[in-house]
Amino acid sequence: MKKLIITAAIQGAELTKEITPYLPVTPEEVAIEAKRAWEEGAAVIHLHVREPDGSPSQSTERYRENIDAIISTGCDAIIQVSTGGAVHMTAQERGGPLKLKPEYATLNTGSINFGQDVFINSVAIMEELALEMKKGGVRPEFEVYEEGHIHNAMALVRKGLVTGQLNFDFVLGVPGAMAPTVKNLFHLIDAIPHEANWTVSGIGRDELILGGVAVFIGGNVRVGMEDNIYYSKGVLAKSNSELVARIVRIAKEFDRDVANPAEARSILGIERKRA
Ligand code: KMH
Ligand code: ZN
Repeated sequence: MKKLIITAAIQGAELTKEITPYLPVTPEEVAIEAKRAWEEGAAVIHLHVREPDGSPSQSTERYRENIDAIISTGCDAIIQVSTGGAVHMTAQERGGPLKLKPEYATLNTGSINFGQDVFINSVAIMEELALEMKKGGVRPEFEVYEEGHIHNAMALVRKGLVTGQLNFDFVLGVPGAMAPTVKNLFHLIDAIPHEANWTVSGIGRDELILGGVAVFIGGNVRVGMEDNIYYSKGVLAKSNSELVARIVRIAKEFDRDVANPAEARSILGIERKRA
């Protein structure tokens, strides 16, 4: 089995401190959380950022501030910027962090109901973001919430908008999209090319179950407050690093080695851009 790549989705776009006081929001808080998650074994930090008033942002400048703050801690993790942003944002707005030519970025490959909202990823939006990533040498990770999103991703590959190593993230359990079951996970794994990498992001309490399955069968795992704010039933995670540390412990018990950022870059086909 390849080494296990753990992604920490430390903040998300929808949460607030009222929902969990442990949510990192400011660049300083984000940097501390990213460093702690990396120290526990996360090779990838999935990053959203906020305006000073706490509202979700895809501003190039806000991303720059947060990324600089993370790097200044000595954290060497791959920083994966979001191009999903928050629902209702335009494609142009969502592409803000791509101007920084980051190493890694999400590319959402289909529309879904997202709680009470609709998260729109039309072909035009997907193609615009994919092209910008290609031009900037940014490795995309396909965010897949439904099986059809795999077909959309492969259409981008056929059109030459995505080349090289393919990486998928199966986000299961969003209210309005595919349910977070092991059966669904296996179905999605069967639908991607054999040589592609995959990660699973289970929403809520299914984060642990699906993450555990991925550890056993050779996939990768995303954990973090964006997907799940609890450590156990009714107990909030006090830091994203607690969720990372638990996956590392499970991996150790099953003799699965955890990838460091350099190993993860090699597996994911990511060009290192930091000295
Ligand atoms: N906030 C969600 C609407 C991504 O980061 O690419 C989209 C999202 C996916 O979080
Ligand atoms: Zn996200």
